[in-house]
Amino acid sequence: MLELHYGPGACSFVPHVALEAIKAATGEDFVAHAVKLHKGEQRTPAYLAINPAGQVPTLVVDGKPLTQIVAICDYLDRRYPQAGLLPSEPWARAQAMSQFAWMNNTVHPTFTHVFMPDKFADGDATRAELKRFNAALYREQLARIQGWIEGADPYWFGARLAFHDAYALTLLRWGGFAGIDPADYPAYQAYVARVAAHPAVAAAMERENIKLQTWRPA
Ligand SMILES: N[C@@H](CCC(=O)N[C@@H](CS)C(=O)NCC(=O)O)C(=O)O
Repeated sequence: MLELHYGPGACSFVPHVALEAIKAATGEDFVAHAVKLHKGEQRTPAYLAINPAGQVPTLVVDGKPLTQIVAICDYLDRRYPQAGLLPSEPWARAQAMSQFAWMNNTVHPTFTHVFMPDKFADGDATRAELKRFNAALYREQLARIQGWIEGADPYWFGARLAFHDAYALTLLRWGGFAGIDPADYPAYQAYVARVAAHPAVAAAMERENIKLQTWRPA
């Protein structure tokens, strides 16, 4: 049995979309548990028992928890290769993991500095500086992703949806919360609209009750 603990709109969207794609490809269903991050539900004793970092996502497989997006997605891909969520040829797969790891270990934490500066510094002035500096860095990182997806037709690796598509959507969507207008990245924005229309992505967005557009003019 597969259970996903996710936060609406959070990075857990990546395995959430993957589980929808796996369900469509194999019939294997999953149970989705919402964790309300703004209410601190990730820090309850029950949740910390399955994810001591107090973060989403957690995938529980037959009662055993697995944490970290990269590990969860690697597990799902190896268990359900027929879903085609990563390239299968070893070198292409390794290159795909390299891009995926960069989104997870660099772009994602850059946004965390903008969204939750209180995790990284005391004092309002330092936090404001962290937000400003990392929002500018985040813009450059989104531009790098746009460079990668410029030839995406229709998705990151071609005809089949990959983990990368769900992460790329999430990162551009988060940009709105950092004051970044997605229209500044026209190719990326058009690609994300295609990704959002994929049935697995649309199903996860509906369950999470999230919209693509998060940017509002200041
Ligand atoms: N490296 C972790 C990052 C997970 C993470 O940053 N999760 C965020 C949501 S996007 C979270 O749960 N934040 C809640 C908190 O820190 O209180 C992973 O890959 O799973």
